Parts: sequence; structure tokens; C-alpha cells
Amino acid sequence: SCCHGLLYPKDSPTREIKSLDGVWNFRAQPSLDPEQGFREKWFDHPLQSTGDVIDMPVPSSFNDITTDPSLRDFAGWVWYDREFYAPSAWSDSRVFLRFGSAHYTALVWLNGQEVLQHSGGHLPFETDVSGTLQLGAANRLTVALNNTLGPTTIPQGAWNWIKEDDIYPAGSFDMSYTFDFFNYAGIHRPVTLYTVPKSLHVADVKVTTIGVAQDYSSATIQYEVNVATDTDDFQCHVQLLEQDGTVAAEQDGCTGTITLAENPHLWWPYLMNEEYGYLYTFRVDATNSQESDQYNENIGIRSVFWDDNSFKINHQPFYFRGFGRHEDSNFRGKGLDLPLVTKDYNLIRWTGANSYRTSHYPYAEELMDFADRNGIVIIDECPGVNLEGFKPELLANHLTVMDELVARDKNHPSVVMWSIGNEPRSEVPEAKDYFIKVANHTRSIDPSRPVTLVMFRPFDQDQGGYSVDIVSINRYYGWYSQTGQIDLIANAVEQDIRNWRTKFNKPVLVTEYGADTIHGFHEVPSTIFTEEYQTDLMRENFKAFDNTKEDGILIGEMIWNFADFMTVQEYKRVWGNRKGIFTRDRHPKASAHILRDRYWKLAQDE
Ligand code: GCB
Repeated sequence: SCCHGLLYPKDSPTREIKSLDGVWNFRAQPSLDPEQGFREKWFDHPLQSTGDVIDMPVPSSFNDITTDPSLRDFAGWVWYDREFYAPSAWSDSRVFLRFGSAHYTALVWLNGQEVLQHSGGHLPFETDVSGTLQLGAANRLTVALNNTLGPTTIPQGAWNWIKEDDIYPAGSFDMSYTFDFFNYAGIHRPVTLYTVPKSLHVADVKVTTIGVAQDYSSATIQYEVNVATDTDDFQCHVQLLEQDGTVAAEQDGCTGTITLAENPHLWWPYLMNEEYGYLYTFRVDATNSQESDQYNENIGIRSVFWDDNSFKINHQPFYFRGFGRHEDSNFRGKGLDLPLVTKDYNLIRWTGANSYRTSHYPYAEELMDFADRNGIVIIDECPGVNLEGFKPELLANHLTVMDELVARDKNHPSVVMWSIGNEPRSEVPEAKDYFIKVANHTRSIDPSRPVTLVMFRPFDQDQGGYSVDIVSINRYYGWYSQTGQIDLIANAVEQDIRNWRTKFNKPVLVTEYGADTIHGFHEVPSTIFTEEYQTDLMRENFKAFDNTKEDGILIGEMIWNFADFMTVQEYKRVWGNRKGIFTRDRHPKASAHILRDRYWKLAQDE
């Protein structure tokens, strides 16, 4: 396959971790001279740094850190570098350098040698740096990062020089994109060095639930351990540990199945069972004649079932009550921030929600772990937002990003569905074949989860829905159409849901509906942008959801959005997109309370 699993870096008795997060040197390269850093070899060792640098925190987006508008709106290469020491005690180990993500195209040098290249803003990349790292000495790490999007990047964008005229001086350029969130860039997730034993290590682990008894008395998982080694004389020992550390099962073998015959603890979604979010530790010890390596993966035992009429978790119908979200906050943009992530999970649980979609790109692994632990169900979306054109090169990149996404997230019990895109321009005939290829490819690498595509064209024009197991739709009646007309919403939404059902004969999920709302605006009768209008619009949507839910058509509802988030500057956006039920600072609007009433009621009725 494309990529080994890129297991999340964890320490263990055989592994050590060193974080390279912190304040790095940073320098934006003038867009007018895109070759400058390469020509002047800003990556050269032992340069003190790339030159005239400023401070830049890692992880974070760089856009909102300074007071400089040209850096906020920057397009092109930026350079990061830092110095660090590697202990001489690591001479018996192999050392990997791993980036949780960096947006979008990254080139990495260690001590002046290029060690890594990656394209794609939301997934991890790593390499073995044992040969380049200087142990017991200083090392310099340099990253050149380019945020420019093009016709075949995922997502797509366009970069153009602007002709000089009375308004634009020479050297003006325009970087445009159609998706509705700010194209934040930077080293967004942790940078880590980790060690593994020299002669063998666990390179990947895959654990899948293959059976849960109807009466929950037993369950079976299947596992596959990929060991990186030069020789054949190695063994694997695996253990399944309960949360209290007791051994539930253990056996030898790098592949195999394990049946828990005595009332296994299942992984349940939030509020569906008292024991939601139960995780086992799947411990792997790989050993050869000289040494051994241990990796501990968190796994949850649960089944996912779907057909043309239903979606079930552990044999019970599952109704999604959730959100569309973003990785977005003040100052840090899309940089991982654990206080924010933790607060968000507490707010999600406060609302009684049981799910969200990683709109519109894969989220940090730390968020996925939180979802596992909290029983929050995830629709895992790739970065294919607003795709158009559907050329072969785009398809190739799309398949690669699905490979990388599944490789990273396959073991998360919270992930129950793959989303192969959001709002593609899917009314053109070529969209049909394109998305059938992406969906079939995704099923071939992971048959254990259904595939969805989030659509927004009128149902009778859409060509994307032929590819999916679950039909997801975004609907903005009372906002982008029939603006201000609350009385038309309920019927329009209900008819629309039924039309999608009839056309594709699959379960339907409403993945977006909502209204921009400025915290503190009030009016009766309600007008758009007021808190009253947002709650009125929600109540009308709820009527449509309740009717189609009872008819067994609708399998879930997700409001757009969990929180307000930043977009490009344009007159249709008032300091970003304001459809959050929380502000960007995570203060509740009136809508948060309305949603909370509904979600807790839905949970009680389960
Ligand atoms: C959508 C998009 C989402 C936008 C939202 C909006 O349909 O999927 O990215 O932010 O509408 O508010 O316009």
C-alpha cells in the first residue's frame, strides 16, 4: 500500500519521544522571488538560521500571529528552522522524524540534507533520520512550506499574477479558492522525534471488529501487525488489556483473530450506553533474537452495519445528532491547541450531541483520540472540498489522500464512515464516474465502513450520489434560498429529503443546515442574523427531520456549525462565517440551548 500506517508516536518501554514543538525561526520568502531561499540555500548547514527571521510558534498557523497583513494573506514559500540536540544515548536506536501535518507542500532538511517531501495539508508524514541525525550534538531542522493551491491539489485553488495597472502595482498576485474557510497555513500539528529499536520495530497495526454477538455475549476482532525488520526470525505477542489493566486475552502471532467469549466491553456512542467510549489497549510485542519493540494501540470493539434502509452500531439503529465543525480559533488558526480541543469536547457533551463530521479535511489525531474516549462518532472527511473539473490527475491525488486517511484512521472506533468529499460541482456527467472510482477505491481499502459524499446541488441534477452507501446533503432553506421566509422551511426540507431518498434509495443524512447569527443581535419577529432567526430556522428544520426520521429515511442531522470560524474577507461574511451555535470564543448563542434541549430529548427517546 501507499504508506505504512504512520502509527501515532507513543512512548513505551522500547520507545522514546522528543517533542520539537516550541518557538521556531520563521521567514516568509518574497513572492516576487520564489527561488530566493533555494538559491541562497537557506537550508544549508551549519547556517545559524535562514537569515532575517521572526519568532513563530509550532504548532500554529502563521497567518494571525503577527501584525503584518502581507503575512496573513501570504501565498508562496515560508521557511521555518530550529536547532535541537539529539542525545548520544540514542546510538542503539533508529530515529524517526514525524510531522502531524503541515499545510500544504513541505520540504524538510536535516543538517542541510533533504530528508522529506510531502504534499497535502492534513495528514502526517515521517522518515527515518538515523543516518542524518548527529547524536550528542546540535542539529538544524529546516522546513520550506508552500500554501499555494492549484487545479490538482486537494483542495483546489488558483494562483495568478495580476497585470500591472492604475490600481495594482507590479508584482501583485491573487490566490483564490472557493471553499468557505480561511486557507490557514503553517506547521499545524506536533513535530516529533521518536526512537524504535534498531533491528526491528512495529511499523503498523490494524485491528478490526469482525463480529459482535446479537446478545453482546461475545465479540471477535481481527488483527494484523506489520513489523519492519531485515530478518525473518521474529515473533509477535499480542495482549488485549482492559481499562483496569487486566489481560482479557493474549496470544502469539503477527496476524490472527481474538474472540472475547465472556461479555466483552463494547465501544458505545455517547449516551447510548452507560459505558460509552470503552477502550481496550491492544499491546504488541515484536521480538527477535536480539531485541524487542512494544506498541500500545487504543482500540474499541464495536460493529457498524448499513444497508439501503438503515445504519446501525452494535446492532442498534444509530441516529446522528451532531455538528459540522472546523479546526479554527483566534491567533492559532488551524494549529493544534489542546485546551481548545478539550473545551470543545466538553461543550459537545454538554449539548448531548453524539457525533460530528470532520468538515472539510482530516482533523488532528489528538482530536480523534478524544472522540474515541468520549464515544463521539465521527464521519471522517477527506480534504476534497468543492472539487471541480474531475481530471485524471485530480483523481490520482484524491485516491492517494484516501489511502493516507484510511491508513491513519483505520483503528479509531469513533470513525464509522468515510466522506469522500464536500459539495463537489457534481452536476456534470463526468462526476458520476469520478466519484464511483473514489468510493470503490475507498471500499477496497476499508470494507468495514460505509462511504458517503456530501452533496448540495438540486437532487435531480446531482451525479455524485450514485457512488455512495449513505446520501449526505447540505440544505439552506430560509438562508441561501427563501431568505427570511421561516414559514417555507419545514415543507421544503422534508420534500427535499424525500426526493434524495427516492432518487438514490439510500439512507439520508442532513450534514448541514443553518443561519449566520451575530451573537447579541435580537429581534421579534425574527430577521436574519438575529439569534431569534437562527432558533426559528432550527425549529422548522426539526419538523422536517422528525417526519422523515419516523419514516425511516433520515438517519441523522448535523447543524452547521459548531462554532463561528474565519473565512476570506468578503462582504457576505461578517468577520468570518457566523453559523456557529457557539461564537469563535466558544460562548453559547441562544441556538446552543435550543439544540441542547433537542439533542438530550433525542438521546432519552433512544
Ligand atoms: C456549505 C459548505 C460550508 C459553508 C456553508 C456556508 O454548504 O459546505 O463549507 O461554510 O455552506 O455557511 O455557506
